[in-house]
Amino acid sequence: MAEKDPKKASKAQEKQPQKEDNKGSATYSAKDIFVLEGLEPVRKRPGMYIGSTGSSGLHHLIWEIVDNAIDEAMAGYAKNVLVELLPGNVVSVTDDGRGMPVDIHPQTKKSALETIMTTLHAGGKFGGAGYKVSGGLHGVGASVVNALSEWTKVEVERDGGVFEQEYKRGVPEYKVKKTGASKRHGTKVSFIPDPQIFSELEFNSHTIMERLRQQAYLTKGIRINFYDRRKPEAPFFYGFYFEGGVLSFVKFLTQGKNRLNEDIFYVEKEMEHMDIECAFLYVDDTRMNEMSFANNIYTPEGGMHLTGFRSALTRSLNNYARAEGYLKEKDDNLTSDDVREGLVVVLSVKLRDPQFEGQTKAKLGNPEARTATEAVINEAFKDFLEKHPQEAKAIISKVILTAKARLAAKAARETVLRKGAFEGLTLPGKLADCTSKIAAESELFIVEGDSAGGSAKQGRNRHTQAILPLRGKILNVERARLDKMLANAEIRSLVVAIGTAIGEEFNIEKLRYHKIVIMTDADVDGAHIRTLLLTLFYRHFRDVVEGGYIYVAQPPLYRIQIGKTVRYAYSDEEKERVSAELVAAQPAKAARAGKATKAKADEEAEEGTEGAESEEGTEEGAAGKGDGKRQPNIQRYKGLGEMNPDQLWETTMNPENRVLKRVMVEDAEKADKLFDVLMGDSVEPRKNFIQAHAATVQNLDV
Ligand code: TSJ
Repeated sequence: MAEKDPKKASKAQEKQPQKEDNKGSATYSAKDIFVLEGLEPVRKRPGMYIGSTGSSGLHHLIWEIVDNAIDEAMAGYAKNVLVELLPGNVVSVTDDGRGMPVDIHPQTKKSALETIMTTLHAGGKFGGAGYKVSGGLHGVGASVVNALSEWTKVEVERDGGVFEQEYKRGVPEYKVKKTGASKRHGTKVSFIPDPQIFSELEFNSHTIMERLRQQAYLTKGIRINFYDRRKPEAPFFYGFYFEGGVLSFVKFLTQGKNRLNEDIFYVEKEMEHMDIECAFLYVDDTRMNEMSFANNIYTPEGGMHLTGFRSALTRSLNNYARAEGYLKEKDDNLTSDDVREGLVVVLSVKLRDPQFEGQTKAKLGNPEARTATEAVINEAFKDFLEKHPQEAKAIISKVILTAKARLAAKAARETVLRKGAFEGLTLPGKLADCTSKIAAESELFIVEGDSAGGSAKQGRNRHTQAILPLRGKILNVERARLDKMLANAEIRSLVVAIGTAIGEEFNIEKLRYHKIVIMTDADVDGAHIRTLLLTLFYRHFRDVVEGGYIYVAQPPLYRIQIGKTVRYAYSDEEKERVSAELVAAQPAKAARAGKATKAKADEEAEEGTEGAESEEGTEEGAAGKGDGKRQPNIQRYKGLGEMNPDQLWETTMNPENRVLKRVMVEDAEKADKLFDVLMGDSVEPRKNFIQAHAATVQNLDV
């Protein structure tokens, strides 16, 4: 605990108003100044204690207080935690634990409660016995919250009484006082964040809920209720209670996913004074989701506990697969990556004195957490595999498949990406190159289908535009065989055309075109090919994507014609708008033939806009809809192949008119994720995707 410093003490005293305490005797005495001194650094540099004074720091106040209540639950004394947002920006947190100690501490001569609330680093360890598992980072935050709140009130029920103390910016308003009798026990802390400190004062109930949900999963059997009563006329309530602990968490995380396991692995065990709790299962997915916690604090970068889990998982599966003959003597062991594909795991360890490491303290450093986790998982998972042969078989089959895919991909990469594989290859015959050798002005159009390729070749600007037609065949790429794709002749011509080479030899300086334009049909197949190409670029030509050299062409969906006037539309909305414009813009003569209905239409017609000169061509839609105006002839393009060279040039390739969408890294990343859905071997998600996007595929954001 902090020593008092007489120099600072007198200074601090000057700033404080002289007030009487509840006993009506002394003004602020030395002990109060010592308290003030204790919290001064927090108000000076709040960021050091709560990260920021924005929204994240604001919410941190709640986490700190809630953590204290949850610690009491973890220690086995509290079952319920209540979090309320009240009018006036009051947050209040209540538990039904033992109640914070209020007795006078022999050293400080102050009540334990006051010391906890007004002294830095006087947290969970205060009061001797403390918790079975101290939160480490927990229990130290109450005084920080107090210092950064314009008002705080603590109410404690214990030892037959109700005790309370209030504070303004961390300074007690009066000594802890007994205000009544009570047979209950528990702690309630209410506070108002200090507007002098925080730039953001509005709490987000969604953020709070998600955090409380997570905490409820991690503390089996705790009930956390949340009330947002900021608008008294429209209160909002959410309660969390999960009997299953992290098992419930894993179920939650895999909702709506294709679970490989029916019986989910679960263990909770104490080992070397640590609590290890873990649940996991496999889903039909190539990604994994590992969530690890130490003392209920999320460790996004993992650390020793996760390392221990991974070795145990790999080891157990290898042992079992060998013992049961799934892996033969000649087979290599499964790797850690193999056994983690499709894995969803929640690992929670509770230990004394956790060490958080790394830049953001996001990683658990205690080596004993590794050995303990490894031992617990090894034993429990071995047991699980033996007791659930069906589950074991499903898991082993999946990880062996993953291993095979990995080996196949590696073999493919080795043949295809080996040094010099793309060296000295001449430009492919299918490429209609441009005459310019200046990359900055050169454009490569990758065109779907030979017929569109033909139109593009004829319609292009030969000096700066090169055309490479790709056949639709490349669609049939198997999951995890993307690397094999590089053996495909079509893709090889693309790689050669781009000029950068690939793999070890990749050199962005050799890029032959500073615009690579993917030009595909606005249908499902087009979306497919685009996804495939973007995935290819993302995985093997990341620098090209990052350099902003990749574009997606936006061919029109409709051709709209009245008389000699032709316009193009790139969406349904635009089609409607353009049609209306064209109809309205018909020359006055045609319009007068019937009754003009829209005032706006007349106006435009008189102004003599675009359509004005198309006086003849009364053929199409001449009957109109009774207003005497001709209706436009609308053609929907089903593919690029339906456009003649001039049209393709005019609408999609001519730099004066065209719309190109630059592909951002995030777009390519999305495509990469989508790739498995579209190309993967499970049919259902692909069908769902196509059904979901069929209507809107032209707007597909990939
Ligand atoms: F610290 C705090 F103000 F932020 C806070 C503490 C806020 C809330 C909502 C609850 C708590 C809290 C503290 N709930 N329960 C406790 N328990 C103790 O402080 C406590 C009680 C008894 C004993 C003991 O050894 O008898 C020890 C402790 C640490």
